Amino acid sequence: MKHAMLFAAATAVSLSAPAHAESWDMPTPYGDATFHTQNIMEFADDVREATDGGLDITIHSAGSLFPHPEIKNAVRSRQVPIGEFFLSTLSNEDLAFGLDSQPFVATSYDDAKKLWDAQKPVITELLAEQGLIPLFSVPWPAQGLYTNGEIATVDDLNGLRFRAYNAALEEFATLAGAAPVQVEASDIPQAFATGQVEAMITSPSTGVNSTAWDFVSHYSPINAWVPKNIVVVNQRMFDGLDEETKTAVMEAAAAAETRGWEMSAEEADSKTKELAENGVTVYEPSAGLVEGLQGIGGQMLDNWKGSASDSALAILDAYQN
Ligand code: PCA
Repeated sequence: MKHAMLFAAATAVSLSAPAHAESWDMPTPYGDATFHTQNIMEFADDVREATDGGLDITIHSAGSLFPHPEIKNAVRSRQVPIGEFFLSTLSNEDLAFGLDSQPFVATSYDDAKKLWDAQKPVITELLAEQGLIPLFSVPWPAQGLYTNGEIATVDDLNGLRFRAYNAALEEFATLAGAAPVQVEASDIPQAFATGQVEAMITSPSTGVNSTAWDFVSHYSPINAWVPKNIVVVNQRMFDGLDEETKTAVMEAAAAAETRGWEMSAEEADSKTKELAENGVTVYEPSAGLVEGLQGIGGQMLDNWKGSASDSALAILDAYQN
């Protein structure tokens, strides 16, 4: 009897999935409500459907499988075949990865697209050296300023404990006289609640996802930069797939990139409205504030150029010409 039941169970499994079915785990730092996470869930659905369940990708959100700073190396070392992370966190390896997080270089979706076109061939080569293939990259809405009370000039940022998510934002906060503290997106509410930070620059999406109205009163769409997430796959894991599955992954990736840019643009408006609806005062930055922020951006770009690799400089050149 016992044997018969086991046999029945095994048969049921083999009928429901192809004999060569593969399961992939995919970590991301961001939570389930994040549009990026919803987009990669749809990507996983598309792959599952196109392969009749032959490749089953499971998303592990909010840093639940690997903490954000470890995701790239987890894919590199084949602890997982695929993963998503914030592209500019790799700028410590080469500044080519970080140009999208430099203030006032690319501030609109059109500029961000142009920058991605210039960046893609360069970072594809850099990632290939680590056995990684970029599958798709999707921007966050332009980054805005969250504080308690209105910020009239850069001087008002002086001394604030400022949440940062990468080296560029840390430099920005420091140059503004603020005190940067690295905090992952999923830890934002906790960091504000405990007084670890009191101001931040991030998208309206992340503001809403972290219920910013619980801890700040004001938001200004300074639209300072349009940073991106990237999804990478391990080259050897990808090479191990049959041709049809490879095609399915590539097609789903192309669709995810297009869909993701559209979702992002939609959220830029809808999530800003949602902040206001929840009681956050949304105000346009004064000319003086913009001027001050742009001054910091200019200084940062000079620093960036001073330490950028030839390939990083080639991106800036291709983007600006
Ligand atoms: N949200 C992420 C990255 C950029 C953004 O808009 C964060 O705040 O960590």
